[in-house]
Amino acid sequence: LNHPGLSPWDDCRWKHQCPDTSPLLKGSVNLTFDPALKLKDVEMENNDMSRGEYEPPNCTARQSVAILIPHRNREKHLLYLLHHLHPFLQRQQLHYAIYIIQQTSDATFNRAKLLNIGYLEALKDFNWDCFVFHDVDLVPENDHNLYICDKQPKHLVVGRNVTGYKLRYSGYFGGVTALSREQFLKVNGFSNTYWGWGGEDDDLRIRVQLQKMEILRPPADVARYTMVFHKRDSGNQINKDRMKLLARTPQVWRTDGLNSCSYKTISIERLPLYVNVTVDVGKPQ
Ligand code: UD2
Ligand code: MN
Repeated sequence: LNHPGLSPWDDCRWKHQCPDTSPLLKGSVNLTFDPALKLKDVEMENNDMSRGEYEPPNCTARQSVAILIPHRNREKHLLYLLHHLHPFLQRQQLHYAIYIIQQTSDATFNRAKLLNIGYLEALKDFNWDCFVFHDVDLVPENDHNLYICDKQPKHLVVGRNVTGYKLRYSGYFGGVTALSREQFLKVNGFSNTYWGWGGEDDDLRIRVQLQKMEILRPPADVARYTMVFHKRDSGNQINKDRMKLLARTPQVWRTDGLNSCSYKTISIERLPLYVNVTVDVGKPQ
């Protein structure tokens, strides 16, 4: 080897960085939801995966991304999502891992706290650059919707099938968001105090705004999702206190969040397609 500035090591030891735009992207894809789909099928489709983690074989990914999915009792949605998300992320040439954060017991659901726990637990495995906070029932339709972090927090859901692919309201920050490790730390993560349905996504938006950060969104023709139909789950009733809680966010965000998130880890299982983190988040005071 006789290239100025290249040592023999460059050639054989290090992969080149993946290109800015992955050549594997397909754009908008047709999604299928086969009720007969089984976990074994999805494992077979992804037989190169182990421990929920993936790295592109021929280049070094530009970002390492942890996908965090809060979950309880939505097994079919989880299967549909895994079936579509693994190939989607692999076409984006990312180094990624999927974490499912399962809430035990039948106490009221706490999406935000589960996502804080996902962040804290994933960082014990690897120093991820970027975190994608992802509802289990939202399937991305277009792989140009990149699951990477930017200079500012990103909201990846502009439109959903169920709402005519329109942004619900201008401050809407629910469903799927991407924040870098530093951005999420800077806002002290989510509040731990939202039990049941609603408000926790608006709370995170307020935290972002208090830090003078701006929310970015991909173009509407790209940031499209199919939400698998569901009714309100039992154990996730509307949080009637959410407006009151939102009013005090500017006063409490420094002491309610990542730095006050207490929980009990029940188990961590490294399955082929995801890391299954089961936790006891407690119950509302
Ligand atoms: C909206 C937001 C969601 C969140 C929620 C209010 C969108 C697209 N999504 O979702 O991000 O802000 O309102 O809390 O706007 N889950 C379970 N099991 C349960 C209950 C919830 O796994 O029993 C998880 C699951 O990942 C689900 C998510 O929590 O996707 C949000 O719950 P939802 O789907 O019932 O609420 P939805 O669709 O109104
Ligand atoms: Mn939903």
